[in-house]
Amino acid sequence: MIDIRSDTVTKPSVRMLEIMMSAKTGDDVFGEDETANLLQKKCAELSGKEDSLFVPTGVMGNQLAIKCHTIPGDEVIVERESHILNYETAAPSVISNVQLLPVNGDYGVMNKEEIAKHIRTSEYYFPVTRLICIENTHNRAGGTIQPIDSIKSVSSFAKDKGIKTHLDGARIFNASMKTGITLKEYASYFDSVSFCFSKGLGCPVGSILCGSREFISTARKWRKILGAGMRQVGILAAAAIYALENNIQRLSEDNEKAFLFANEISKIPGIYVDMKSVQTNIVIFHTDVFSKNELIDKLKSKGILVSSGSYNFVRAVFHMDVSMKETEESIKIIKSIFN
Ligand code: TLP
Repeated sequence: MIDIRSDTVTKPSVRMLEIMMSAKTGDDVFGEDETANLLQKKCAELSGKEDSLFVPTGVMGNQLAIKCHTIPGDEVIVERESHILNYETAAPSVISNVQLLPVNGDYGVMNKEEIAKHIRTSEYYFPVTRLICIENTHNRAGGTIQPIDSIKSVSSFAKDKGIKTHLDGARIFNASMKTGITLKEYASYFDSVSFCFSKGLGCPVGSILCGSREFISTARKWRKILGAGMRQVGILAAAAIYALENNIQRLSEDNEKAFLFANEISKIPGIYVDMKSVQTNIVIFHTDVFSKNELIDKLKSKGILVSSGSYNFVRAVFHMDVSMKETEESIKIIKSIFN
């Protein structure tokens, strides 16, 4: 099977498993896991923040950020197609008792003017606009990159208004590999940033949340409240360190495979790909020849697993466990289905 449902489906390599097996561990609830401490130090340095916290998932990274930046009754601005709004089971309302305010974006990018229209004034009956979240790369928009000028203008606008900013950087290194802009630079425009080791970087599990010392110390408390205080977590942190050292540069190959795939299938009559959205390792496309589910089933029967994207879109995500040869093979198979 050529599994391009997500870049979360990768399996740890033999080398990664060896490193995990020899990791130095300790009880992380006592702060004694050497490898987790090392990972957190490295991620703080990489992101230019004072501290960082290893968390099990990207969702937990985002939700801890929302929890630590807000108080109940606040409002959080998110893009309408964002992961936080669409795929996190309304967690902001459950965990933080806040309201999300969706703002329309263009390929996932909210501009400052549009955000400005949604900032609450101080009338007592309005919630307080406390936080703006930005997703880079933007998943549902097709792995699109937030232009740095747009990030800068939203960030300085938010600072002027005293509004906090969080970057959902689940796939930030796919953006970095395309733009040459480092995590540190991206992160410098935000109060907090989270990114994932389990997407594209090949780890079995794990994400990180970076921010100020005080923010991370509150996040650690909330991670514990949510039941994710971990023990000998160094075996997972070791995989993350390995991924940071070995698997970032190669993400440009995933971006290239996605571009090739998108470009080729866009030439097939009946398949529609908006090439403007193909900027990193995600391709969203649709067809008017079959229904979405029929297409997914047909592909499955020919050995290709894709996922169901938003609305009538199908999503293919390229990663280290699908080779260039398999990418070419999947293009051939799709051509044969539409012939
Ligand atoms: N995205 C998953 C699914 O949930 C859709 C995927 O297959 O792409 N932020 C962004 C931008 C994400 O794409 C995801 C996962 C998360 C956060 C959450 O990460 P996890 O799954 O580790 O909680």
